[in-house]
Amino acid sequence: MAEGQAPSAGVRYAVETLDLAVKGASVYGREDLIARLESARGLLSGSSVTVYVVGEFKQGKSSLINALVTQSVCPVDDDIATAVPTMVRHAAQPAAIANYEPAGDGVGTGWSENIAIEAVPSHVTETGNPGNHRRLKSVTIGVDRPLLASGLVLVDTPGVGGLGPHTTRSRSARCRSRTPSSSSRMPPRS
Ligand SMILES: Nc1nc2c(ncn2[C@@H]2O[C@H](COP(=O)(O)OP(=O)(O)OP(=O)(O)O)[C@@H](O)[C@H]2O)c(=O)[nH]1
Ligand SMILES: [Mg+2]
Repeated sequence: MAEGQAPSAGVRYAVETLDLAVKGASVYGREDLIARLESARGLLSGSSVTVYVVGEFKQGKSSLINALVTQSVCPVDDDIATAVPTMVRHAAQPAAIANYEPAGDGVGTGWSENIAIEAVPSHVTETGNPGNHRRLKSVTIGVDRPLLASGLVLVDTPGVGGLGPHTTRSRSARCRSRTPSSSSRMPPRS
């Protein structure tokens, strides 16, 4: 939907229906459903802005997102590489959704399942999900942060430079061996 354009009757109806569904899900304490419904609502209302954080390995991409949302949502470590795109968006209650590639012959749009927030590292990092054996397209994390409330979505991405998830670990290790200290390539923390 273009900026300033009034939503169609169909979109308004769908948004109202989703609002009702969110209320219903709240009554039953289904935070997982609420996150998904709010995601869908954001897409329909067209108010979301997506910012992809991209760059080479170990340049602080995940750390930047954590700093912006003032919460450790994206795994960070010298030895932990982001292997799966991780979308961080607003949700009234913390929730995480794993989005998978379609099974078998790759036809279709794939499927999703709710996962515990604590399970995010085992899905999005090369250590927890080596070679992306889980066949994930992305993971969506919902957090209640004012910065994200207007529809901003931050996307943490794997390091670039021809580095697929299957080579992440070895390349990451090579990067470290070439660089005396990864922090020496970055400005000191203020
Ligand atoms: N000195 C310094 N170190 C930082 C800064 N930001 C992140 N680091 C450290 O750099 C290391 C890598 O940070 P990450 O945020 O995981 O970097 P990344 O770009 O997401 O790494 P990959 O996902 O592997 O590509 C961690 O040990 C961080 O603590 C910074 O601004 N200054
Ligand atoms: Mg990272």
